[in-house]
Amino acid sequence: EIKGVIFDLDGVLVDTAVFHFQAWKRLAQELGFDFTEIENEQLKGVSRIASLEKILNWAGVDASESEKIEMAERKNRWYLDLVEQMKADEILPGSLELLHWLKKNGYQVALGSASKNAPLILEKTGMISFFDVLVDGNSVSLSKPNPEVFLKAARDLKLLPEVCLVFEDAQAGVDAARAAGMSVIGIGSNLNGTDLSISSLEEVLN
Ligand code: B16
Ligand code: MG
Repeated sequence: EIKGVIFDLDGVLVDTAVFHFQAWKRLAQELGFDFTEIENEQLKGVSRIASLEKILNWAGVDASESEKIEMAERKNRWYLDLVEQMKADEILPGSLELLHWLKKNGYQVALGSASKNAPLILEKTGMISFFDVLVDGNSVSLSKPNPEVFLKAARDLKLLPEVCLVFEDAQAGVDAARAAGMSVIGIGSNLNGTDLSISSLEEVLN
């Protein structure tokens, strides 16, 4: 029986992928690389520094560790300028209704995101108060598909992995949830290894 629900952030509760895309595209342009939606797909659920390394690789550009840090920080400043304009109406359909329902029905709720900006985004959209536990890019060292982020969320909720359900939109995240021994509902198509696939959180209560 499920007792805890763990949400990924980007692509599940809010659509920040469009902002990541614009900011990475700007950086890629400076590197002389034409970054498209196809490459952006491959960055979903991937940490900031691992995303940068993929882009440098596609662009065929070598960079020192300090140059990488500078580029990642620059991308993040552009990303934050875009996030700054976010409001509660940019929450993905069905998110608020499901969060309300879960709290009303006694479920424990956690965030399990790769994003270091997760607390800021949850504040800006007014969703932070629904969460009993936040695990994000600031508190884990191993990127999805490593299960660390979800195992830490379960531990902080004081629940066993087998009573936790994860909502994920990225293959790396689905793999991480599976490796953690949790049930997983995938958002979107083309995800392997889910218990169920839906196209949006709107479908959960309907
Ligand atoms: P940040 P999620 C992930 O969020 C995004 O999908 C991914 O594109 C991004 O690179 C990563 O967070 C790190 O984000 O630069 O804000 O630390 O899907 O795990 O909620
Ligand atoms: Mg995601």
